[in-house]
Amino acid sequence: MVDVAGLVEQAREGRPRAVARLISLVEGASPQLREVMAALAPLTGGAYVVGLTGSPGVGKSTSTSALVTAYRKAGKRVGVLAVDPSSPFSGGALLGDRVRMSEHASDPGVYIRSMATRGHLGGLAWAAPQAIRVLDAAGCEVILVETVGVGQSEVEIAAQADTSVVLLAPGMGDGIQAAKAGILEIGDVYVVNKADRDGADATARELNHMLGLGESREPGDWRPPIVKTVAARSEGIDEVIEALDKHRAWMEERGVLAARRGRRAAGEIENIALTALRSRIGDLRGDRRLDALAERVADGTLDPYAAADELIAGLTGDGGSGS
Ligand SMILES: Nc1nc2c(ncn2[C@@H]2O[C@H](COP(=O)(O)OP(=O)(O)OP(=O)(O)O)[C@@H](O)[C@H]2O)c(=O)[nH]1
Ligand SMILES: [Mg+2]
Repeated sequence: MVDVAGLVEQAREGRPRAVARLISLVEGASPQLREVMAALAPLTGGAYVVGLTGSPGVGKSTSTSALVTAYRKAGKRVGVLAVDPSSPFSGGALLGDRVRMSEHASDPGVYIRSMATRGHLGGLAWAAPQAIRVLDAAGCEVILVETVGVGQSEVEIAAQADTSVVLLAPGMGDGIQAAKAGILEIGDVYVVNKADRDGADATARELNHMLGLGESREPGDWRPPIVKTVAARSEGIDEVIEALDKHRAWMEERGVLAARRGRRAAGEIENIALTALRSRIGDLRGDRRLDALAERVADGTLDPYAAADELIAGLTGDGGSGS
């Protein structure tokens, strides 16, 4: 059994090994998961979570690394979570991330973690928010979540962020891809990276057009800015941070931040409850109660909806650890 309180204490002090142990406990759905989450809860809520998404190779890791440098200069503790929903194991793209982030490896004010394996319960969409909680409780003031690839799970993980940054690059056919993947709906800030290459202005223009940014909006609405960067040379990174600061301030002024976090918490509860319910129902296979209900449905004395209601009602109350 792990000394959870001690581990949390060490994580608060910024000990990377303690943070790593906590994330592993959470990711691996340890039997002590509940104890860990209970210990972390009162310590969370201080971190500003920024999601970075975009097609492979667009420059997410390079941008993340440059952002880390800038935030460190401002004296902030930073957490980085690199998530690859498409990969069943660590390595590949994430290995490249390691290399691009290596300059921060010896900085105790930066914690970097990769997640590629699907967690034991509800997959990455479940595991990522729990890892964010650990980093938050460990005192990270900013948490950068890089998600590789384009798809539904990417959008789901982006929804964990307070502010979502969508990156594009010239000459990658990004405009069309972006529209398909629906990432044009999730961006709070857009970055056209690799602005040292031809076509960056055209990409920014196309994006501006697709976002309908020229159209009039309600006064006070958030107008997602488009920032051009050369992440490889840290150019434009201060402008990205400025855009993030503005978005955060706008959200705080309008109560949007609290609303987003509330929605996120609701989704988290739903995920955990569904996972617990599914696992309890799974445990019932071959159980007398289920067999009895099944018999009645099979012989027509009970309809399957009423049977499901009875099943669910029978599951409430204390039902084990439910993890
Ligand atoms: N020319 C140019 N190259 C860049 C720039 N930023 C990043 N790159 C290069 O683009 C390549 C991909 O960069 P990454 O930061 O790994 O991109 P990524 O989006 O994290 O890639 P995945 O994690 O594989 O999806 C690397 O070779 C970088 O050096 C830039 O501003 N200009
Ligand atoms: Mg990357």
